[in-house]
Amino acid sequence: MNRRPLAPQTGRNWHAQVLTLFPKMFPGPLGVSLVGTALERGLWSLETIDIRDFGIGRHRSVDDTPAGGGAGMVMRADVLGAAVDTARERAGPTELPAIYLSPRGRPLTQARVRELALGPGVMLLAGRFEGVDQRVIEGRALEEISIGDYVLSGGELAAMVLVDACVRLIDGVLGAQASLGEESFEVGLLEYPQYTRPRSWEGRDIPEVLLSGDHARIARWRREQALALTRTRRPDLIGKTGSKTGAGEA
Ligand code: 9D3
Repeated sequence: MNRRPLAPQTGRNWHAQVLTLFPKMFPGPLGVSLVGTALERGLWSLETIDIRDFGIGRHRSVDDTPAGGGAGMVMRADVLGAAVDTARERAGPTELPAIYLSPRGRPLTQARVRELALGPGVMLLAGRFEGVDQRVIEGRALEEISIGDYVLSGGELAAMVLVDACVRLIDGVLGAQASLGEESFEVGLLEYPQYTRPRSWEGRDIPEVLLSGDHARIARWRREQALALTRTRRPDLIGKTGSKTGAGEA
């Protein structure tokens, strides 16, 4: 068997700290499949920090009513400040980028994911309620990141999305069978349609070209399919640097 060599262990592994009121949500989906296996192998590590542990008073309050009035509750700056400081202490000399998952953050991009995956890891603050006191965002210089234009019930799922996207890029996580270079967001186009056995299913056949053995023709067909799909569904991606239209960028 042609087994891949183990990833070189260069001392420290990629580390994710997640500050949350719901530590039981983790590792959740990060504990299975590609990313979960990498966790078991020690290619990355996960640490949850329970914001409740920093709560104030007999009831360990973490939230209060918004100054100036309005609906819902806001997470307290003193509570979150203490949680962030503890996370930084626990990370030791390693400075992890500190991110607050926020509906009003800059959209997460594959470019930012690549940068974060190359670094030592991330500290992620997952909010609940209407959000967090603005002073903790400023006072701890938190980068605000959103995962898209839809409303979640908290930051935890967004944190998992970010970690999943980063971990699969860590050296040694992806198997040799999966090529990073051909991924749609890496090439700037949506992916061409995929087929496997059976050759005919419910009256639908695999396109003849894919069975032809003519690799040049197959490559051309796939490029055309990818381009047509991208034009229809994601015209915003066309003409962006990295999109392989086959025509050469103007
Ligand atoms: C009343 C205004 N709402 C903002 C759209 C309040 C609000 C709704 C949902 C505040 C926080 C949340 C919880 N969402 C997140 O924590 C979140 C999120 C999201 O909802 N969408 C996309 N990305 C993210 S990152 C964190």
